[in-house]
Amino acid sequence: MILLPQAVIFDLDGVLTDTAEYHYLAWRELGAELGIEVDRGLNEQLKGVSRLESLERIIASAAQPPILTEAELAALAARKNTRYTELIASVTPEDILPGIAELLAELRAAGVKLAVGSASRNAGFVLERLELTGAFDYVVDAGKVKHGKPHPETFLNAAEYLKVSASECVGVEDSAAGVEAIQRAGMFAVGIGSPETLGQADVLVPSTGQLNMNELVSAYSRWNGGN
Ligand code: B16
Ligand code: MG
Repeated sequence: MILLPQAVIFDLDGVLTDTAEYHYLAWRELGAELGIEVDRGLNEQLKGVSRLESLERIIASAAQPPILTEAELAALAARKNTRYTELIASVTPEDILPGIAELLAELRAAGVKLAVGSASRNAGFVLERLELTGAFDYVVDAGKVKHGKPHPETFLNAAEYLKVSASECVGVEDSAAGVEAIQRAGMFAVGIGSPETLGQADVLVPSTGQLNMNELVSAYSRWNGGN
């Protein structure tokens, strides 16, 4: 017997749209101002991680990390966000990643509840730009989450709101921190990316174009004791 998940909780940056690249560009520019190189390897460690924590990781990666006050850190994080919001201002529905619109429509038609579990305080704005706000039953407010990914709170918050148990949920993530958060929540983790960074995921696809509802449901069903 095939078991259908009750809810699917999607990460935003890097899953619904490629804003992960804009985060990278904005951090790279800020890093250059500080004399710290933010390369793609370091960037993988920033995915799914909050703005301030990302800045702290960038600073810690320097050969001689500068000592900064909380006010200086906050000002740098705000500068990065200003640059990031400039970059995402031009996002349109054409920036929805391949396969996502179809997957959302199929899941909804099957009666599966849909949520967004993003660490981004800009999630609401990006969803509006993508014209996807109405596609979801719930969007986790990152500003109200006390413990960021890899803590499970983001995903558990969505399950609680949707009134479904964790084992009936699937989470979809492009970050190592996010996959860990989904699994610590007791949910089935779909990873989008490479085995080097997301090898722990319960099922892994290289990009969103390879996601399809039948395979997702079959893999979830096997994980949950179905066929
Ligand atoms: P903001 P996700 C995360 O979004 C990003 O992956 C991460 O790079 C970013 O630092 C974090 O949101 C916070 O974003 O600065 O916009 O509040 O992948 O969890 O959707
Ligand atoms: Mg992400």
